[in-house]
Amino acid sequence: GAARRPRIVLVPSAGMGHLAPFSRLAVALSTVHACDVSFVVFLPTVSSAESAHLDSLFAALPSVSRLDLRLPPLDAPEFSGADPFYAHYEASRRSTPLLLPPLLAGADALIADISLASVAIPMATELSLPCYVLFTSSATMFSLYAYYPAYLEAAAAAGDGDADVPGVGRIPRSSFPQALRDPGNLFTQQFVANGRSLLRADGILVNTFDALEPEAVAALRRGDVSSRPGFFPPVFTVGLLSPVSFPEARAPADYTAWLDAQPERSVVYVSFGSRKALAREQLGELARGLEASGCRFLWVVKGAVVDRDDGAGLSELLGEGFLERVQGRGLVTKAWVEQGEVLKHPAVGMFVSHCGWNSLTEALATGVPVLAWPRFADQRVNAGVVARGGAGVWVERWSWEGEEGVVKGDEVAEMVKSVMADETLRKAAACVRADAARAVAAGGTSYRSLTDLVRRCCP
Ligand code: BUP
Repeated sequence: GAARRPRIVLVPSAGMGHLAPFSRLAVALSTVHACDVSFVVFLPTVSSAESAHLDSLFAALPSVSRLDLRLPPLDAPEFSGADPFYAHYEASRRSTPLLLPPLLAGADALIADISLASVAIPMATELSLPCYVLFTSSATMFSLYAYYPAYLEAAAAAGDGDADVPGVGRIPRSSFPQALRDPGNLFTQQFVANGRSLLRADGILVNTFDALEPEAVAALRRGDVSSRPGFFPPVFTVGLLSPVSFPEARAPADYTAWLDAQPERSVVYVSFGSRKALAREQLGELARGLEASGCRFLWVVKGAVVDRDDGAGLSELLGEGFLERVQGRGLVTKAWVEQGEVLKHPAVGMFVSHCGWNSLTEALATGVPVLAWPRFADQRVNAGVVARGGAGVWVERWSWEGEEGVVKGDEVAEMVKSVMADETLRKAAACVRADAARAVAAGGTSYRSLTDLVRRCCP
């Protein structure tokens, strides 16, 4: 007879970069793989983008149960001045072992965000519940994450330098998340604790597919990055998870009508993600560059770290007269766009991206060539993945803001024009898109990987 439906509890953490892949996983598990899914929500959320997304998700998927968990206020002095998203991770980490267990009755397994690994794994072990971890970035970045505790030990002896990740290759120190340069900060402490805890996970899920990062995936599966030689939990490559869009939940957006009116592949889509604003001076140069490129563009501008605080007007951010000069040819918005839908639109010809992994997966799945402009965190490592995969171009000297100075508008214009004209790149991106589609189709590597995971959750 038919097997019982596995009951899986998903525990995401803060920021759209973490919430989005968990929503996508919830859809894949509940619709394609016949699981009963519960979804933990740590309240309050940091941004209004997250609350809007959650409301739409539960409205669209009534079969997914919502488990609210209210966090105590983050008013300890150690949190003052901390990045609000990292502070939220820390509050969630502290509350998870206390507040989550009562919500887990009847569960077969837990899938927790990487930022909660070091607390979720011991908690689940105590409850005799299998615990899987979803890593929300690339497999290559994951290899660095998993190897980092060993790197620190080696670096202590050798003086710190680049990481030679076994089986993966050299990841230059300049590509590490900058926060790691300060061993005392919240991010670094979490990074190391979570990395050390991974060996005790029942498995790791990564939103990638085998053919995109073959070396990293193989090295992870062989246990090359492990501090216990030859042993590493099973790695499930489950991507690229499809974006969930909720068009019915929102008023029809003006950018959709505008995109519909543009010629095929004529629009440059520009977004630096939901997490950090560009410096004012760089915003100005980017504006000059887009204007000078002569291309059509759709630009999502962020003026503050948290959207609720983003009060500055567009002409204030971009300079007097800019919006008037590009009117009709460029659409600039501070509002949330359905990026998954934008990238699918036939008018979009390239993507200037900060290389948040979700954004890249969306571009790879739609075959839109990427001009990689990574800025912080895991973004440089991800930029390397997309450039090596052939679906994008990365100008490595466009370096960290504040260190190498701003990138001038002229240079931006030249790169945008050259990527738009690059037919070889467009063809390579189309190949990656085809590989990605094969991986998630029935029988593909990612489809089988998720099937295997579900089977293990409910033997
Ligand atoms: Br901005 C914006 N619409 O207007 P990443 C972002 N997104 O759909 P990040 C929109 O948010 P981290 C918008 O498609 C992606 O799924 C976008 O995640 C979506 O970068 C997600 O790309 C953003 O991983 O997060 O936000 O910088 O720092 O956690 O990687």
